[in-house]
Amino acid sequence: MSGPQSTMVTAGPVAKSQWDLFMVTVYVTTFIFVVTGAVLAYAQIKFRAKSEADEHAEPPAEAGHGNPLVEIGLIAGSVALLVIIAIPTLQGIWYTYDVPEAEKGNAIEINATGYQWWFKFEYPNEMVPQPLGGEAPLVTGNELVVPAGVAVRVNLRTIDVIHSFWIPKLAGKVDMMPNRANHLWFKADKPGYFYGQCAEYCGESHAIMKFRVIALGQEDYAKWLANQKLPARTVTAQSLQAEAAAPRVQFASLKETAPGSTLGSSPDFDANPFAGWQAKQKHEAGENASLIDTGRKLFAEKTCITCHTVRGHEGIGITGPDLTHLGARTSIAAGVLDNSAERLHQWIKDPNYFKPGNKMYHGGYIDVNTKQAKFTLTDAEIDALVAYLHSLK
Ligand code: HEC
Ligand SMILES: [Cu+2]
Repeated sequence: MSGPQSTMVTAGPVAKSQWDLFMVTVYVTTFIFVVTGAVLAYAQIKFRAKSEADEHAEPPAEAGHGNPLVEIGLIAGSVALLVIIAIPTLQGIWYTYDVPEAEKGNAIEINATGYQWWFKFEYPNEMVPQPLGGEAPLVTGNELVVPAGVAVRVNLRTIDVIHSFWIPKLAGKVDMMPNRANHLWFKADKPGYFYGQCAEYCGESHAIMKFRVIALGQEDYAKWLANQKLPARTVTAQSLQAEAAAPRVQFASLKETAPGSTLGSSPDFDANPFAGWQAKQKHEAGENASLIDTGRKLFAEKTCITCHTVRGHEGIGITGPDLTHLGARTSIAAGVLDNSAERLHQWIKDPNYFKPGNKMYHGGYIDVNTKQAKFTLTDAEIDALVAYLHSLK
């Protein structure tokens, strides 16, 4: 009941209002069930055939028509019960629609776009310089970081088919529809690590179109944001020495969720997902500058740059998730795999194995018309790519 995608353990006011509404419906329908069941049981027992003769007897004349008062009473009672459900339902719909007036002042805004099968998150008020000049909003993929205790308005868009945005413990589900601007809002009561999921069937890999939401204390959020706005980290032998003395990001103040908290899930990583996220912000141990540099070159040679942006480096593509700070994310392939060296290696080697139909493989790795491979990757080359991508903190 308290799993990572349970709606029963809520962590914010929007999910709480949805849960309360659900419970109102449960109480009303339970009441109906008990009353109807009791009357039925009473009638069954009271009017059952008590003898052989009873079984074949004609019903008495007065049993032919019901009692008008009882019938009108039942209609009135049903209407009353529906009204009891309708009032909080309408209130709930209005409440979940947009950030309450009182909180609009310090709310933040996010544009979330669904792609088959991953999520792009944009911070429209946080502009960053772009590879080809000009400025555009800061972009992340599949992991949305927000400040805790602050209302977040999410503008919902899609690039292709209908998706649906759902963070079970925080808010949802609202569809991301072509040519229609939907939105919702949510707030995380305290820092935490949350699981999100596309909730509208959207093709082959729909069931594994996931995402994560990380809510941070104000101070940590500001640090995270400052780091995200920097262009991609470039590793050289000298920079490694300098950074060993003064690391670029430090989340010393990061507060973990209370012990025994029900946030998070699967045993290995999720015993404390928040600590796992924190660990990911630090540089990998034993970084090898020349391997990372080889990876960077391969990232360009093997056409990865045509689909992925690495701001400040060669990548300028927008077909796939922004990878400028991939090393600092806890998951890859839209929340499906841990962002470990082993998993990232497996993903780069055969993305279609994990996500059948995905656009990195179909169109990137193989030509969709001829079905011919566009390039080959040796294990050594993949190791270099992994080292490069994991250096992007
Ligand atoms: C044709 C475009 C295309 C090419 C070429 C491409 N990718 Fe991708 N990549 C994608 C798409 C689309 C996704 C999202 C897949 C999904 O989750 O459904 C993705 C996902 C990823 C991810 C996971 C990102 C995340 O946030 O989950 C990594 C890492 C990645 N690609 C690395 C690479 C590397 C390395 C190469 C070059 C060997 C490459 N990609 C080539 C389109 C491409
Ligand atoms: Cu979807």
